[in-house]
Amino acid sequence: ANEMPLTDVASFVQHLQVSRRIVALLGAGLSASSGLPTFRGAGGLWRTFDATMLATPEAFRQDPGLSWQFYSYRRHMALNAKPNRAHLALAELARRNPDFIALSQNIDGLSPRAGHPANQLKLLHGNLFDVKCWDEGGCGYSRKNDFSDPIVPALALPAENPDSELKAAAERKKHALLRGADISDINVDIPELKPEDLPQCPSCKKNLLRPGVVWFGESLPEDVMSDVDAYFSNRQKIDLMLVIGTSAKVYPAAGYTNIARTKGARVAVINMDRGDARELTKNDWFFEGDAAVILPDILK
Ligand code: BJW
Ligand code: ZN
Repeated sequence: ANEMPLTDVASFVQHLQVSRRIVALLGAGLSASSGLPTFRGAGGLWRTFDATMLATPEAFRQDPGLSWQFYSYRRHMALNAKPNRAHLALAELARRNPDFIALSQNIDGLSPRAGHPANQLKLLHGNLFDVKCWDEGGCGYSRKNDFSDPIVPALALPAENPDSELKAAAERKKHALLRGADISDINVDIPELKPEDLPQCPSCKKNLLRPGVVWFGESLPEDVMSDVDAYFSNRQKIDLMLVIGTSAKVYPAAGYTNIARTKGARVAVINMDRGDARELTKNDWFFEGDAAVILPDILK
């Protein structure tokens, strides 16, 4: 269609009710109302670093201590966050419809904690709570679902400075999830960590461990990719594609919407920002606002 996408819930719900094969692409905006920052735009800075610059093998190679501080902070935040009504609505849709799959770019563990069935949730960019041997000469060791916080004592958040009572209160308001000083703030000093203080590979006893996430330039997990390929190469049409809280700038994730279109899918975008609804006029529906408010309303 060359017109603007629809915004009315009724026509969407009507299509949802006759849809069987449904795909959702999930991004950081899904977890925004749980208090977790997105990558691009406001909140995309950690200390003075662009979060997307930290999400690279080069950043880890150059300063594994800084990289671990960044991921340790995000592990702490994610563990203290709660799934929101959007995570719950998607989990509910999954339980109702075995032909629905969600392709999540998020690594925060909130969809699994919302009860989204694991076989209907493909974690494209890995998981914050998996760790694996750092791959330069890595031994292949990996471990899943390590929820320890901090993962090693040296990564404990420094205590809040009692001298700055007012500042601490302001920080607490900004990050209600945080216990300890907010090390995402450049004004809070962080210790310089030695490699021996960081998580060590228990198998080769030689390399550091790294978070089990997918950095730029790395390939997506093979098992995930083969499941996604199987879903898309199934000869049956795809009825509906939901694009939720993502700027859709990172590939291959961003390419799935067009693949779904070629398989017949009608596309609904849910985003706070109209400017991030990619190729807006190609979409069938656009719902502007907080996913945690919109999804419970439209996924009935
Ligand atoms: C709300 C909201 C609310 C806010 N309600 N909405 C083709 C062309 C060009 C380049 C490439 C290409 N293919 C591959 C590449 C290279 C690269 C790439 O895509 N680069 C682009 C930048 C161009 N891709 C890769 O390297 C991928 N690997 C790969 O392709 O392997 C094969 C290969 C290897 C070598 C060479 C070439 C190919 C891997 C990509 C891995 C991405 N990893 C990260 C970090 C994960 C770990 C971590 O979290 O630290 O994944 S980057 C980061 O971006 C993270 C996210 O999952 C991902 C997507 O971000 P997302 O979720 O969209 O967040 P935002 O912040 O961008 O958007 C939030 C949205 O929510 C906004 O729209 C808001 O408006 C909205 N919002 N609040 C609703 N309440
Ligand atoms: Zn190892």
